[in-house]
Amino acid sequence: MLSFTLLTTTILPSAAFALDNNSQATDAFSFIVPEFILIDYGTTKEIQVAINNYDPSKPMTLSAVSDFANTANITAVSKVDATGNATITVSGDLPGSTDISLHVAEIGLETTIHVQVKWKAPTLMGDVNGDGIIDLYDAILIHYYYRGRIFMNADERWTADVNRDNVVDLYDANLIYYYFRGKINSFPY
Ligand SMILES: [Ca+2]
Ligand SMILES: [Ca+2]
Repeated sequence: MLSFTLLTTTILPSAAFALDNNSQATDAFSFIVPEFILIDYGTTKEIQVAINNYDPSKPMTLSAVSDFANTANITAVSKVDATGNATITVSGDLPGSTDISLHVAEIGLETTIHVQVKWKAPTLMGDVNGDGIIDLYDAILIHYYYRGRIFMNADERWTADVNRDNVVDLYDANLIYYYFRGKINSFPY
């Protein structure tokens, strides 16, 4: 399972806040957020955000921006509650990585969360048609795809690319054929 590393970014209080509070030691705001999160492609994840030394009498607005919204899109940002906690909802729309920048304008507080969107693990590598069996029909589908006779979506191409060279071609079909004939017992990925 994931283990989260806590990152604390300490920002000095803004001048406006320092004026009405002489104790700088207690009003130094900081974010408590995971430094890195992993999202399965096609799923959403809620990221818990906490603001240290949050004062509910001074409402703050949390904003979040994804550098590559096509990869990880922010679908919701909650209000900061009375204890300084908020939730950001992120969807993993394309495999890849991006940074999400968090910002609280009222106090100039900023931090960054690195997000990686990973492919969900295929149930069975080489099982292009998803029937649970690796056989000639899977190799034939790759032949059809290679000749432009059928379309494969990203999940199907991932499952078909058994040698992991990012191309679905006759080499993959041959490997599936060899596997089916018992000449190999695993794929070279
Ligand atoms: Ca199959
Ligand atoms: Ca390949």
